[in-house]
Amino acid sequence: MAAPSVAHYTLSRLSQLGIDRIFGVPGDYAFAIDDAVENVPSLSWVACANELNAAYAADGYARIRGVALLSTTYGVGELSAINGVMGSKAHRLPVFHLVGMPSERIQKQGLITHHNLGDAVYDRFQALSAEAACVSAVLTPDNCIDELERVIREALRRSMPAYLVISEVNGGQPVLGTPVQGQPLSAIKRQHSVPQELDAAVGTILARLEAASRPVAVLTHLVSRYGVRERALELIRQTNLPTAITPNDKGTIDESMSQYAGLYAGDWSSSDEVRRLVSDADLILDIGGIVDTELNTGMWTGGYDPGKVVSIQDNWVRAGDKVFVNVAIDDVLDALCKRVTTRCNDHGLKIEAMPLVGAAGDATCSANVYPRLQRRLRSGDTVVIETGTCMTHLNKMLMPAGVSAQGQGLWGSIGWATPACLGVAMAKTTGHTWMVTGDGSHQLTLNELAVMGRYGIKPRIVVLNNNLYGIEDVISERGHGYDDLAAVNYHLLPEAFGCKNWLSARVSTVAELDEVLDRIDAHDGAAYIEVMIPNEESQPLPASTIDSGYKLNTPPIG
Ligand SMILES: Cc1ncc(C[n+]2csc(CCOP(=O)(O)OP(=O)(O)O)c2C)c(N)n1
Ligand SMILES: [Mg+2]
Repeated sequence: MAAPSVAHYTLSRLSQLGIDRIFGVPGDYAFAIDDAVENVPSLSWVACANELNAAYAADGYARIRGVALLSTTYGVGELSAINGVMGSKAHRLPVFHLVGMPSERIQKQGLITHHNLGDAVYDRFQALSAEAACVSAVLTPDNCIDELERVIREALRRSMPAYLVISEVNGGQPVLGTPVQGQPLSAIKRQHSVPQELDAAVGTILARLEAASRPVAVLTHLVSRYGVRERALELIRQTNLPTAITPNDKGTIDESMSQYAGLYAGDWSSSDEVRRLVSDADLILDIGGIVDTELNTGMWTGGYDPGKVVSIQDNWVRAGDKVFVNVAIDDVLDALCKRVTTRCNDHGLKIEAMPLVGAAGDATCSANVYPRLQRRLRSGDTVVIETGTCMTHLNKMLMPAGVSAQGQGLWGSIGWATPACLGVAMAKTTGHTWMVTGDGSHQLTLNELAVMGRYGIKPRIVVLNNNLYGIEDVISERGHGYDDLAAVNYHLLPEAFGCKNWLSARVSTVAELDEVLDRIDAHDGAAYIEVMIPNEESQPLPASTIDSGYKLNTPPIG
């Protein structure tokens, strides 16, 4: 059999990890890659509306499948994708970003081509794109097989994106050497541990747990990224450790578990009880790695005393001033599950679903919308949460059993959720994909609705229309014209974008909302609800809070 081409081999090898879609926008320098997709039976092309959307969609897909594929063209394409890929790096998602490049023949002849600055410098974009990845390679027929193994290994080990460049001529030439038959992601061990370090780390964690009288766990979303969520949940069940999450981690724990105590973020915690539980704890077992940004700690009001924290990171453990390295998180959790004897009492906190408020004729508002959404979620569903006011409400929602969520609290690039919803929905095999977004965020990437319609996916989309960049008004003082939005008739978009069999409506009263949610329950197709939200809800925070967050360190004027 003839050797596969570099592009063909690269795509099939990556697909063996369990990837069945590739998100992207074609381009003349990337034709070798684009053409090869058509010949790899296990892969299908998803033609996204632009490269940033494609990167967000790949990010969403990787959150469910653990890995994803993205393809863009040289310069103009890859640079547009960088924001999305950088978000995947922040959220520790191995997205393989494949980029086509002008051929070596052109480069060696010193010819000048488009998508460049009018000179013959061809590698200037590589450093930029590579910065959004943790590993990169320029693939050739000679190095392709070896380099791919190195790149895959490293991207999985670090759980971050990889950047692969294939020139238009090399893409079509045969790989040299013996092709590797890869394994699916589920069969791959991402990191290995040094046994003595592992033993010492686990011994220290067990001793600290045993000695603690008020231990709690904080479970972070990174356990999902490292493929150890189930093991982490098992440890929590076994120890009965009261467990909080931070705003960045919504959806990581099954919130019907009796150990779940709520969301901890200092002043922004979901209840005083969970706040006290964590702040009074004498041991905080950080499973996955807490990211203590201002937004994740209630403007740093929910800091963590390093002396009380035992932190299990992807490949290292910190317990006070002791640091253990080369200890893979899956090995640490396995060993803890085997050896732990600590068993905590029930935390006894009551966490209630949001109360169902609002009469039929009331105008829709945050207080009556979220409880209604909450009651429509079913086991197996995933809620994709956009950055903005909706994130603060959804984070406080008690998710029903078996419902997970995906958010981008750390990177926080608005517009992410709409294409990420496409990626999540394509990656999921069961359950519905809900997406909740503010109108301003949606405006950045709403052309991806056409892509959803084209590929027949069936998301349930909720667009909160307050005609405002509401959260910005809350934190930057009300009244700035720059937070006002163009008035868009959002509910007409699915039809304009050619989406077939979409149930679409605008609702402005509780009765209308209830009626549409009933229709959605009975509808086997995508749904899109535009919910009117009064812009008066977006009142500024107290000046002291605003000052402490954003102005404290700036010098006074005059
Ligand atoms: C790419 C990007 N641009 C700008 C911002 C700043 N920003 C954060 S939230 C937000 C407004 C969100 O408005 P909307 O989606 O309408 O939500 P609302 O708070 O009104 O419900 C903006 C502009 C950002 N986070 N990311
Ligand atoms: Mg808005």
